[in-house]
Amino acid sequence: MTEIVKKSAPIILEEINKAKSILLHCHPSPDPDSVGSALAMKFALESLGKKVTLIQGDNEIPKAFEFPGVETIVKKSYGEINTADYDLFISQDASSKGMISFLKEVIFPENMKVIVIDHHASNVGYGHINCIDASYPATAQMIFDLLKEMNIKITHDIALNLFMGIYTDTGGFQYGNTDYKTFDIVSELTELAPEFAKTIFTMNNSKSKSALIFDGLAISSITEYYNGILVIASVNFDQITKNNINKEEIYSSNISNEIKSVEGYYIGACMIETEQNIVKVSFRTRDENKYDVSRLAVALGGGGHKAAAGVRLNMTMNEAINKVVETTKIIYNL
Ligand SMILES: [Mn+2]
Repeated sequence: MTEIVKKSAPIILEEINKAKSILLHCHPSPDPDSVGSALAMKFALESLGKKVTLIQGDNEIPKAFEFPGVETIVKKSYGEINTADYDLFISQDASSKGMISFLKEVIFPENMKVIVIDHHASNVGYGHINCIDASYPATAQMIFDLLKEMNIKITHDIALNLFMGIYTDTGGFQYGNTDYKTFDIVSELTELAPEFAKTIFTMNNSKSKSALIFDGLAISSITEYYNGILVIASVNFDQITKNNINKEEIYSSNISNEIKSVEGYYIGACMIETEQNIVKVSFRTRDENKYDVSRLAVALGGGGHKAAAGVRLNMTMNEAINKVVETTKIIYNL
């Protein structure tokens, strides 16, 4: 447990105790750290007798996430709820207000306290209380420490949700942010939720045919820049429409991960035009010290971590590719 988390725990608990109705969310393109952290917090708050609403946010939760409690998530984005109904909002795993919703400007009403719990280094702290610690590999690992410090019992359902967040945000325990503390915690979580491997299997083996077609299009498009330091896969909106690809089933990070797994390739970028002139970009690197991709994503207006980051660019695919290629050159002095 870090000092930041230890100091934040009693302050956060005080606000929770005062609150009557608490709002939680998942971030756009929800990943297991977002969904698992939100569900774990929901179960924890309910164990304290609190009334909690967890909204999915801008995008649907992938069907492959068979996490305990996932059926209780309300299918609404931040702009679709009445914020006046809540006196406390706990934002988790969201580095900026844009990671709460990008559909509509996120406004916090005056009567609503905002607590931010996050592990993104780029988070500037947009809440009244900010518990931000980039030394954690996953928000879920922060939640584990916070709950322990608040003396909230880790149940089976909390454990499995936290495990899935930690498992995914450490890249299955292969990113540089994984250490013995992670394994200590995971040891406790997997003892409580021994069926964890089944949940991982379901998450990683629920691909649709349309997702495979997308992968084929993306891989066949790859282009090298700067001798393979940057390699881009791109799929435009026309291709997605023509091939009847279900956008909810596109995981751009699979492609950028695949690219960075190639020897001699350093930064994998997968660029998808999800809507006309909206390009979603996912970056992954095999060398996070030399090519910290959070710097690239932040320079483009996005965010993320050293090894995994992303951005959304409102422009044509060609403009977006040029922008990524040019910014890469500047950021890494190529
Ligand atoms: Mn995370």
